[in-house]
Amino acid sequence: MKTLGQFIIEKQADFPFAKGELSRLLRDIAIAAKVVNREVNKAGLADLLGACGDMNIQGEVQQKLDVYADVQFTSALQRGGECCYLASEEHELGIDLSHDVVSKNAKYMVCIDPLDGSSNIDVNVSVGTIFSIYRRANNEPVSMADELLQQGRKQVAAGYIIYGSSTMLVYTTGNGVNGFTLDPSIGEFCLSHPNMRIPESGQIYSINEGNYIKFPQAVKNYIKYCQIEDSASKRPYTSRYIGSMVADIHRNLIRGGVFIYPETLSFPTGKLRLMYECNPMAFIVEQAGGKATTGSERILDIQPTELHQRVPVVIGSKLMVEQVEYFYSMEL
Ligand code: AHM
Ligand code: MG
Repeated sequence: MKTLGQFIIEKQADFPFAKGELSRLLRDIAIAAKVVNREVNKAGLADLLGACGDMNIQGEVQQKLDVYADVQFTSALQRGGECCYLASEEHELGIDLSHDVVSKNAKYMVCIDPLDGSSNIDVNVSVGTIFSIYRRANNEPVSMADELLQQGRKQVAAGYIIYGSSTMLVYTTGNGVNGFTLDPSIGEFCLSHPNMRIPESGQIYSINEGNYIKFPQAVKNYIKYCQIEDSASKRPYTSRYIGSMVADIHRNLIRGGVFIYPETLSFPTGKLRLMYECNPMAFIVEQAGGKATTGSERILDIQPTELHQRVPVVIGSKLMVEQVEYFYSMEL
């Protein structure tokens, strides 16, 4: 059995001049993930107590878990000293750590969605953490906020943690994708899914069909295509939508499928965030052999203009994404 820590050290040995900073950054994220996992696991209990007087089991005012997760990841990265700039989905502005004594020479910038899909927590459905790591290119004269607005293809690493029936950490540093399952008995993430590859095609489509009336025509046409019987392509496809991006994409990564959150009448540029959700998931899925686009443009090529920018996303098995792109191209 290989732990995440052992795996990271082994990988670092491939780069004799590496100083171990990225390894330490990943370690900091994994430690915070374990702490968040512990709280997510007892969320139901905490909710019961909260309903009786807004106090948690320590007698403190109960924190909502997404805020709790944000605090855990933020402080782990702050203390770890390898992150000079941190952007979290929970904060309007990025957090500049470059003036902290421990982080002043740090060369990595991190974007994080501390608890994605947190509206699912109350009903005990899987939630996740998504992270994305960039290297700081130059120190002057641009502000770090501007410097962070890099295309997704410049990510150094990206990953997610899924707090599900078991807890997993899946990440890439641009050399394939590996998945680690948390063994609660020893408190370690252990390599369980080496070299993950997404099937080239699949039979699952994941989209919030309740919004059908608000979808662009191309997406409506694709949904109809999924539902038409055709033995050659094994249609009709199965519809699976958890409403937790990490869980939906994780399932499709293993089984094969496509996840779509398009532009809608309510969210004209899509709902999901480029920097916190789409770029890291796109990097992982591409590294596993899949594809991620807006329906017409590769997600990782988009030049971000703001931290909380939203984009439409079509992500998953290569051939299925291309089929959606075909429907988009027919509407031009
Ligand atoms: P959040 O970052 O506020 O948790 O929202 C992101 C979540 C994704 O995990 C999920 O795919 C999507 O929102 C679901 O949205 P909807 O309920 O509109 O289908
Ligand atoms: Mg989110």
